[in-house]
Amino acid sequence: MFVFQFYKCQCAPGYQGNKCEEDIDECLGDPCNGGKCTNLLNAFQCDCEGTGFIGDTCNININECATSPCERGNCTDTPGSYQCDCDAGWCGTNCQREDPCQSVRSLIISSSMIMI
Ligand SMILES: [Ca+2]
Ligand SMILES: [Ca+2]
Repeated sequence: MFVFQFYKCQCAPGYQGNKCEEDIDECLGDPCNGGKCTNLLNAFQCDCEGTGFIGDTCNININECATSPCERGNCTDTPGSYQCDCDAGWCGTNCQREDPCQSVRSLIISSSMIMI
């Protein structure tokens, strides 16, 4: 006759396994929304640098348009950056340059008008 002995450990928070020898990886499942996760004892810590988000779990969007980076155009907030939709005749990342294509085109138009 066999006698089976069963036992089950009641693990301290943050540990798992038959003998509670495993540290539970709280970083599984990407709780940091793309940020860098550090597995701690019964906890995790997020480093949100470079994600464009802040907060304990990098879940709060930073509005990169808040500083009004687009000099002549509308700003659209994106994850980690922003995009400028420039007014006509302006270009560059921040719409800070006069569009050379526009000036060339107006030159062509004016020279062709002279030819006519
Ligand atoms: Ca852990
Ligand atoms: Ca953003």
